[in-house]
Amino acid sequence: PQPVYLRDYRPFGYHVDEVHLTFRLDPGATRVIARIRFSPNRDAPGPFVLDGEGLDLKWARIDGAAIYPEVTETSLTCEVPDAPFTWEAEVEIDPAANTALEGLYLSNGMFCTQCEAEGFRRITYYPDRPDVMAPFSVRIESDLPVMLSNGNPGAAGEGFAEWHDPWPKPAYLFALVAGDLVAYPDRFTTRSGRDVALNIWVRPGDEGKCAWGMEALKASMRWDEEVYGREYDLEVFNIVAVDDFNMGAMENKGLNIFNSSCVLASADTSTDADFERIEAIIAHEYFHNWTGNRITCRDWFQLCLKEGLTVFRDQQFTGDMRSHAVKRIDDAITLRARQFREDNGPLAHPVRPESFVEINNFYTATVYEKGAEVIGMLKRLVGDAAYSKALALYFDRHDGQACTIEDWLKVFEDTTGRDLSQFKHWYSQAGTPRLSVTEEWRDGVFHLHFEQHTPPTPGQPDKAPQVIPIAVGLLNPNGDEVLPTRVLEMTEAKQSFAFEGLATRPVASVLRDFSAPVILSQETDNATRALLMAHDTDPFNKWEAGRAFAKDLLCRMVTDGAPPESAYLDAVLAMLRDEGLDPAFRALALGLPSQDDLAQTLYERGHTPDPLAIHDAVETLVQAMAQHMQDTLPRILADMVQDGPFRPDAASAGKRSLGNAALALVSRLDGGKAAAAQFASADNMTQQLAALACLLTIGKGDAQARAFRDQWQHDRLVMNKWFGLQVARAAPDRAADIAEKLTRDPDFTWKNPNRFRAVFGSLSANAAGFHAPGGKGYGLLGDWLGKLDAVNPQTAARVSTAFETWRRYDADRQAQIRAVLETLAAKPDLSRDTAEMVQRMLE
Ligand code: HT7
Ligand code: ZN
Repeated sequence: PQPVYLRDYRPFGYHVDEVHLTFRLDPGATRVIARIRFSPNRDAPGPFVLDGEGLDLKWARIDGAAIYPEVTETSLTCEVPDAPFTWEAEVEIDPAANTALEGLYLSNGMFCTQCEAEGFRRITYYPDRPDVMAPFSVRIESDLPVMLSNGNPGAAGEGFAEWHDPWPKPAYLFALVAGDLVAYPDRFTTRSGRDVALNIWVRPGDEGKCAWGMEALKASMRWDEEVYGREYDLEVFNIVAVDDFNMGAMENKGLNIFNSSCVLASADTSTDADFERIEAIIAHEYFHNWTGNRITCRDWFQLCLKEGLTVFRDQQFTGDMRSHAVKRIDDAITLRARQFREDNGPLAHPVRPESFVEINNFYTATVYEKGAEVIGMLKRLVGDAAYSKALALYFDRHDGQACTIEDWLKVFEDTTGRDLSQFKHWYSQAGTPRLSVTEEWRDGVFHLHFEQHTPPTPGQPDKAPQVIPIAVGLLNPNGDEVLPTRVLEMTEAKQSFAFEGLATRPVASVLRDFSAPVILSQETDNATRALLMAHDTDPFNKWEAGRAFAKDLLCRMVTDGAPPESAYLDAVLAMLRDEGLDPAFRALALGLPSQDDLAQTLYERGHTPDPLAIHDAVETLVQAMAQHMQDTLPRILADMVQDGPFRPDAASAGKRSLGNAALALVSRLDGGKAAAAQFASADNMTQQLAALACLLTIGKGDAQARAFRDQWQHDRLVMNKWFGLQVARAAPDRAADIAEKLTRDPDFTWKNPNRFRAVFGSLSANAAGFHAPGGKGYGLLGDWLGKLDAVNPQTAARVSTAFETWRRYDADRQAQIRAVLETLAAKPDLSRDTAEMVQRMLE
């Protein structure tokens, strides 16, 4: 298939004035009757070509007269009047046979849709592109008790329900759900006093897992009013939980559809991480109502316009609900694990890509998370007040439109008078900038000398310097802050900044709050790191000093056989003991860089990373930490015990996360005694699962894993955890065997994306296990990707990114992975999705 290019964008030659759809639902033979008013686009005349895939056209009419269009596998074309006209067509589709989960499909007997990005074309012939926006009316006919679509409810009766969505929307926001569902209802009054009916629709039996999601929804609605001035705009807001879903959730207008794992929560089945993630995803999808739905994207190259902004908004929300410091650290950890990894490999692409073969492959960490970072930088550069003004202008100017990144930047230029042409490189240049800093103390003046460089990425050998906001603070050698945070604006390849009026040479705290998504290198010593860990007023850099220290130490342990250094152990212990610090923060301070991150760092320092050596170094350091902290750990365990019933709030979750981090260390010393006791007594999933993880990590826990399965066999979401954890926590030489054994388990329902990811996402996340000698993990994943690709290309393509780092490894591993990728590439019916990914990885 040929790539599509941003530069080739042309508007559609027709406007869609209104859409009427009738669905006669039948699992194997659903009829879709479309009646659509089109009118010629006089500003951009063009051919009348509709998208359509897998549709069986029964008849078509224009203005009531039968026509016989030319139909290909992907499109329909015919002669049309040079004036407004009514298009009618009836197609038959087969939801029961739809395993790709795009378009209209069945999940546990429930009809549901997924139309983003290009799924609507599997429902009826239509200009399936985001810049064609229209109001939709929908009639659903079936004998199912619940029938939902977008917008407000209309007439309903025996065997039918009608819906009308007054807000013009692109087809990717269309949704339909029908099935035997029950509602968890509530209400919300908007700030202007409008009453909105809220519902979370679930399978009977899941009603008890909806309360948390509903609270999160109401909190999101209130927050968007208070922080962004955005009010909800329909009479109802429906959320539906679906078991078979390719991603997390979908923001269809007025009818959000969620992967059940991203909305259903209860203390005994969900971890604190699940609670936080569910809160964030509900917020994210809700926030799309304005950033994505009311203002959408002109074309799919502009995906970051809605996704980057909406991620940024959900990050702000979580910070406001919980802790800004902890959220920023969590976000940096995720960005480094997913986006930096992507940006440093063959799949690197700009936040706004310039071409694609399959758009589904561009719902990436770069578009989402780096897209959010770019907005965070913009806000830091213009300031909070200007950001708010620019956003108000954006909503005002572009409501009801399909926009571009140029439109987005223009509202900032118009608000602030700034020229953002250089800043725009953040959208067009792929790759993570390397920022290095050196310090100089000369004649009582302190200088910071910066250099930036962005390595080549596919198709982009040379990069221009970017605008980098660098938040800096200075401490004196006693640890007192002598210069509070100031944002330096770097625009050149090399640039220096001077600080005057200082009595002594200061200690620099650079890139505070992770003010730009760059890799910072800074020559420093252990004493300085320990000082920042103890005294930095910026919580991110306080944590980062420890993280950088650990990374450096672990790299030296791998390359030089260095022992765990007591300077590091002392500094972390001091943080652990500091009761003035938030427990969630102290838990993060005990964390170590991921083994994948260490592999990349070693690779960049000129070494061929050995995943087993990295694993051993981490194990050695964790053991040393446990020993070094052994007098303190029991007290932490005792202090973090929760009193009263489980509460999912941030403070309670923070205590549990510190308790569980301490438990992981204690398990290294007591052979798992404390973990076994916690497993036996836990009254919530956070503590039960953490205890099981501790046991599996030290090679124990088989009995507990069996007990866990017996206890949770009936709960599909908890069983995903059971599948995943055993692989994630397996020793390197056992991970692939365990994964393989699990694929033979009768409960390995691999066509369910959550279950597939539980095993294979965990296998690739277990770096030493995935890359264990012999290549068994590679072969196993390759075989299963081939199998999954035939039923669900989108998920297969996403999971294939497990191989994206292959070029950093030794010749044997490279040869093994290349063979797997080439075998996949040679498969005769490989999907466009997976073919594109494999091709890009092999190039
Ligand atoms: N806008 C959505 C992205 C999406 C998606 C969701 C579910 C299944 C398939 C999907 N393809 C694209 C989700 C979001 O970012 O909010
Ligand atoms: Zn989104």
